[in-house]
Amino acid sequence: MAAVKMGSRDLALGTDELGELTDSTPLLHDGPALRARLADDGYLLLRGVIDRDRVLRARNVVRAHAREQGWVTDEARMAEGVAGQFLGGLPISRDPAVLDVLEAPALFETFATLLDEPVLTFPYKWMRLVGRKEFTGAHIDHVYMSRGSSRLTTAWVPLGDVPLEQGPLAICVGSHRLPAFEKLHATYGDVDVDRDLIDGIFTLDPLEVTETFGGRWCTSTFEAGDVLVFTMRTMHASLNNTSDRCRISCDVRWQPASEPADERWVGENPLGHYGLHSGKRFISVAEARRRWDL
Ligand SMILES: O=C(O)CCC(=O)C(=O)O
Repeated sequence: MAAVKMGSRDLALGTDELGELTDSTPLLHDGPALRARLADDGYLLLRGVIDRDRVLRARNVVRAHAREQGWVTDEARMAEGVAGQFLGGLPISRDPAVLDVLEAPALFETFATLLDEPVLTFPYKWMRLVGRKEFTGAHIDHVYMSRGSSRLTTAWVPLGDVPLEQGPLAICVGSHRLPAFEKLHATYGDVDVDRDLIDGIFTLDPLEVTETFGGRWCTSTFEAGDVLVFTMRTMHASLNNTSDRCRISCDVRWQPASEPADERWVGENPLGHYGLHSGKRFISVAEARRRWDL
């Protein structure tokens, strides 16, 4: 059993605390089956959707950009604990070789099949270089982007192979629909971080979620070309990157083209988190949870 870390906890894959994600690739061309699986599981693990060589080309473009900025991705210095970078709104996600992956025709087809109509993707992308010892705390995406289509869906796209020690994404299976999560969704889940000025991460101790509300954390190793799709109400986090390489990945959002889009993430110069990043005082989810008695 592979030993991994989530926040401050040591875990092993293949235990009650951390299982393997189910592979839904056989359903790739079957819209009703994809929709039923997403409704049941809250996520879809789809292998080899994007051409591997294109993904590796895009990875090299991102790494070259990082080197130009003086950031470290997988050189020996990573072992010293060099911090990762969030490249969200930067032009690097608009580089043609990178867009070739993040807006690959195969992704348009997959989401059109899933959503059963033509789709659009936000021009804003969430490109991440996750450094050694870093990880993403548990959260749902609804708190960051709930102002448009209710069918908005996330695709987590690793730019390269991501072994367990590089901190892949993990899904809290059941978190989008189990009755024990109802109060969490009615309070925390309905936060709008820019309107309410509440930080969006539910907890930096993902195991606390399953211990308190139920569900089960599941993850997997990923290969370049794989995609992990999940709903706005699916709690997710990442394993810690314990390797001496940067994990490079991007979150890309998709929705029906016919439905309104959240104004923060579309247009030539997307607004972004104008409230959360305004310098105004915002409260932590921990403080809000005391108010919600959650
Ligand atoms: O890549 C990560 O660590 C976080 C990704 C994420 O939160 C998302 O795709 O919504």
